[in-house]
Amino acid sequence: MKVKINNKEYEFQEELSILDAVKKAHIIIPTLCYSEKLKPFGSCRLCSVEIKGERTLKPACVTKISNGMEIYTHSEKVRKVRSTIMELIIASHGISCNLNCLTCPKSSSCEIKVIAEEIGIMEVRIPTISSKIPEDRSSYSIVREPQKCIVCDRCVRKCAEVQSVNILTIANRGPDTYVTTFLDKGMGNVDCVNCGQCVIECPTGALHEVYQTDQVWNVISDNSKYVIVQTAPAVRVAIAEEFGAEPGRIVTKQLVAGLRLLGFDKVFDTNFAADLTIMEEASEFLERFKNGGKLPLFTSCSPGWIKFIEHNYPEFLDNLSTCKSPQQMFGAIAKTYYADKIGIPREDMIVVSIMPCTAKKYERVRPEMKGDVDYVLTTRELAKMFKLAGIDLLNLPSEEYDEPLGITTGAAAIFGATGGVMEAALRTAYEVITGKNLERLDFESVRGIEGIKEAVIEIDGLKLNVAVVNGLGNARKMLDMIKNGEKDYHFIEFMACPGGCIGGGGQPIPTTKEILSKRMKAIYEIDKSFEIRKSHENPAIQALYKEFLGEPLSEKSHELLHTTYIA
Ligand code: HC0
Repeated sequence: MKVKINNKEYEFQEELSILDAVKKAHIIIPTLCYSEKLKPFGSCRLCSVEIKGERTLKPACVTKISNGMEIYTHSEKVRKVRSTIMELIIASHGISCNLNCLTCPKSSSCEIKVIAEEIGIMEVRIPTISSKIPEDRSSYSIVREPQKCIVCDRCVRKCAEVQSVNILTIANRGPDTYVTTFLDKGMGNVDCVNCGQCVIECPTGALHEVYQTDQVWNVISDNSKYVIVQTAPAVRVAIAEEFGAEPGRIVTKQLVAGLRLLGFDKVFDTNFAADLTIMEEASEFLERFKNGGKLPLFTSCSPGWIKFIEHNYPEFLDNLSTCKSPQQMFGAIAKTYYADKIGIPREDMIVVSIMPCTAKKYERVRPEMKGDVDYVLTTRELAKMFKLAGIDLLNLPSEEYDEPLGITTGAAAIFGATGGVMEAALRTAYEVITGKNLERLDFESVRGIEGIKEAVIEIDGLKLNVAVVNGLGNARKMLDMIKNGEKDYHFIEFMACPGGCIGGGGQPIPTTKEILSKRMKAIYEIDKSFEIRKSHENPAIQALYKEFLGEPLSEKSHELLHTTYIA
């Protein structure tokens, strides 16, 4: 197809949208309702272009190129219309108020701000129209501020198309259009799984996590409390982006130094508990496998996934591992074993988690978790705390985690990427089953960003059918296939977010496919950098069993490290 773009001729082999064709010509058209991961919607009209012979402008995202088409992406007419559309977007959603911008928590990732500058908006001639829809603070994880919403529908589509959760919808028409939940009940009162993928997708500050930074500042400065912090595997490969670094920059040791500067009494690692999870979960799998227990075994560390299965597939709850997530196992061990070891009463110990995940805020308050963890901050919230304290994260000296709950392995590091929990479990299961040393540690077949991966792993003549699933839309597909008898596995890893925790709802924005790949590469680099790369070889875990738990699946383990689910 021959197409002219801004008077220059191009040839395309496929039937592309104008937006994709123009991208190939290295021309940037502003978009708001468009997102690379979602079906085009064509509602904001910012990408409108002029086509020779057409009376009206056409949205580039939903209009296909055709042979002989002549497109003008930045003609005077286009520029004027785009500028008016943008002014309307700014005015009708109350964000033209400077004060809002200055105090908006998502100001640094606001797409409206960037586009307004690109289009050259110098003034808004239309008076601000404020939304009367009240804020939604019903969820433990996510806040909705409708007055900042531009009704681009990206959150609605992300929730439906990628996560298949479908709790957001558009209500009303015309200027009264707004995004809401079923009967305006609020996100905390519908089947929201708290994954925060809507927050990652939102181009403005209309969706963000429930902030807990104030509470954490308060406990840090309370001398009567012993405040310890744990950092999730995926935070160390992403937080640097909040400081302008290239995605995938590993700042584990600077992260530790920064947390000490903030004033935490001890800086520990969720990875320690990830190793502990492998001890319990691999043992649970082997026990079910040998004794005819319920299979396939589903992993249980992603709280968005747990809520999804509880709401949508209760018939599969017995397939879920009873293991708590590493975040919760960490809290349980810190407030018993570690508190006793250093002579601190449990009630004086405060456990703060730094997570890439908004659902961890909800997981913390589940009644079965018995207060193991006190506060959960996302990667973005921690970056805000560092900035507020004047901490220059990228240039801090390297520091090591405290012992013993900061001693970890390469196996734990890979939990942060889809396939990591499975690979870590296989490294341990192999050695437990065979009694032999596993030479080749890299199970490449379960790695990578694809939504569903399958592999047959041979251990001593035993063939294990395993699968790895990320993103809840893919989880739904997988569960339906199992239900219909199309698939049969022994063990499946599920993670709620695309890419696993590296793509969690609390991670830096943007989180694109390309950024996910860079974070994932960094996760495997961390694994390689460890001398010990198998969870059962972690000396601090070995000591924990010897001194306190006895053995995996012991009575004490069950009391502290295992949980139940709600149908
Ligand atoms: Fe994850 Fe986890 S790997 S869920 O993604 O298992 O959030 O990073 O912390 O708990 O370890 C998130 C990440 C964790 C937990 C761990 C698991």
